[in-house]
Amino acid sequence: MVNEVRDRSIDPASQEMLDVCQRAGLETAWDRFDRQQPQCGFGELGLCCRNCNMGPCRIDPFGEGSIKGVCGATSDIIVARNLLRSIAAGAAAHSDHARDVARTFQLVVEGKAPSYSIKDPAKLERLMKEYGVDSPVALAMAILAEFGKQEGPIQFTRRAPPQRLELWKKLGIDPRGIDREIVECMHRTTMGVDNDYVNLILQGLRTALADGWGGSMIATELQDVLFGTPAPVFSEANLGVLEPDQVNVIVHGHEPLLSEMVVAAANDPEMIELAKKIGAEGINVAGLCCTGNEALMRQGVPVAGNFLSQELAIATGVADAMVVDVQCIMPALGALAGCFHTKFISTSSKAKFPGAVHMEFHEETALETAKEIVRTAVLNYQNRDPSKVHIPQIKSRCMVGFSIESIVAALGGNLDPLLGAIKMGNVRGIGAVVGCNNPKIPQDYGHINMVLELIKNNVLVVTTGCNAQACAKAGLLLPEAAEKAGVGLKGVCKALGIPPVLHMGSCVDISRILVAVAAIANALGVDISDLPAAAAAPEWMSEKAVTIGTYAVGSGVYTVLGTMPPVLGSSAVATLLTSGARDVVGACFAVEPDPFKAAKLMIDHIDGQRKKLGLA
Ligand code: SF4
Ligand code: MSK
Repeated sequence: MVNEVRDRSIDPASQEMLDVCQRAGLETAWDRFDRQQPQCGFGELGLCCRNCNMGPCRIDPFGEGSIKGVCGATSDIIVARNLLRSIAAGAAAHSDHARDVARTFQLVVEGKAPSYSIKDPAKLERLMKEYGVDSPVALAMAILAEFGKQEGPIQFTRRAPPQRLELWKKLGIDPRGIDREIVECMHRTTMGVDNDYVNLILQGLRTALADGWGGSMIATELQDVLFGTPAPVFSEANLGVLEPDQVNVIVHGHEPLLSEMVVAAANDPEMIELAKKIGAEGINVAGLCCTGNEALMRQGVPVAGNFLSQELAIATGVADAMVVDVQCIMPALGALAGCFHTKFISTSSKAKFPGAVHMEFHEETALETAKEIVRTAVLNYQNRDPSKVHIPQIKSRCMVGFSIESIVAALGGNLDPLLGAIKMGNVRGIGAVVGCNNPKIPQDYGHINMVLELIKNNVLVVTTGCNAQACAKAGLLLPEAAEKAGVGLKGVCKALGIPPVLHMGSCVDISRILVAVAAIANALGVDISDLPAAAAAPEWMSEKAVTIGTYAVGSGVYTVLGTMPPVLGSSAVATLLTSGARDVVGACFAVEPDPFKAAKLMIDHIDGQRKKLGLA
């Protein structure tokens, strides 16, 4: 049993809880993954189509049986169409999140959402200037219009270096409206429309760019305006942040609109008094996934773990409420919560779950609902079953909050020290490591080994999402972690007092990384594709990660994936993505599950770029 647990996660807290789950007969994602084996070979290769009711059709990968669907679609067409639908879904998820944030911003500036306020007026001013508008209300309208625009440009795409913009225009992939690109993906992939795999992939690039430089960037910027631009703050990470003697409220999902209110409600003296009255020492809010990252970056709220920790957090027996909004929330949580006293609370009209109590959240009455949720958690504290309580005494400190603004501040006011370090070779390059967990890889094995390899080789790592939480759990987000870095990077980190791995936020905050690489490229007078930089998603699972990888490549960043996307059914599509794209957008994908080999690919790429730039 012990070995099996070790095969499932390298995180000791997760291993401990997996052991607890196995002994208690509690099912987790890893058990369900095992029961899915062998997974469908047609699905793995991307060769199954059910886009019309003449199907479902599947293509024989060996060319011996059916080599075309009923309509005549070939493997190239089916693989490309399936990929485009995934990109559309990922872009829709980030961008619909952004729409909600933009709508909340609009209500705030119209005075209709009293629970919220403007926390970064300076950023608000900068955005108004960028959009050329003279009031916050006009800004809200202009940003909301980005979604339904029929013709571009999407304003934030203009932050890209001029060479990149020219290339997008030349290729016809400069995105128009965010919703327009997503809708067009669905149109093109329905039966009998776009049947040219190159044309389909180009639309994938355009849609992904509408996410990265559109939806995701809008979410990041307006969240900063509403909740504050992150600045360095210390906190803690892993299941050991759950408190045995306090009411534990776990916030999980992706949007800060709810979690910020839950944090405010948990700090309300009335709630704290209620908690004390029923015998708890206080109220402890902890986060999971990107809602966790949002609260961590801005409020220093501890994180209980990353994607594959979500069931384990409930299995500790001390989660008095698991409060969720949208994205990355396993539908299994309801049944698991039913084995404990945990109240599993859904809050979005878009995301309902079996076994959940639904307490719908609306911007206009946000704090009241958050208080109701916290009250529910507090009153539930007394229902804990002490015989089911098990909290691993494992947690790590972390330093987070590296927005671009705070990185520039740490550098002394401009990017020059970083550029100087890159030119001198003390910082060999930049590695953006992001993405999920996936039971196909032991939890955090890909993340941690890749990041350690990179920093050891003087690559400064920027991180978001579940990789950031893996690094936090492993103690890599601390200035002391510079000891694990190569000599050059270690010196830079020590001089600046920063970790060698910079936590830049949630999944939508990968847009911060785009802005950072654009700023570095502009400062060097080159395109993003010329930079000594590479990206990776070692354990990705979500369609959102497909979109992120695609906008990274479309922006000129070489990107290594740790799990295979379903494209191998078409050698034409696979070749286009892993090499042909280099001639088109100056970057391509690679797939390498071994994190050591993947890090080597990134380092080799970085070294090649340094050489081209004439850097030592
Ligand atoms: Fe089959 Fe073509 Fe219909 Fe897809 S679109 S299910 S390949 S007939
Ligand atoms: S939470 S998208 S599992 S990174 Fe953003 Fe983690 Fe992936 Fe969700």
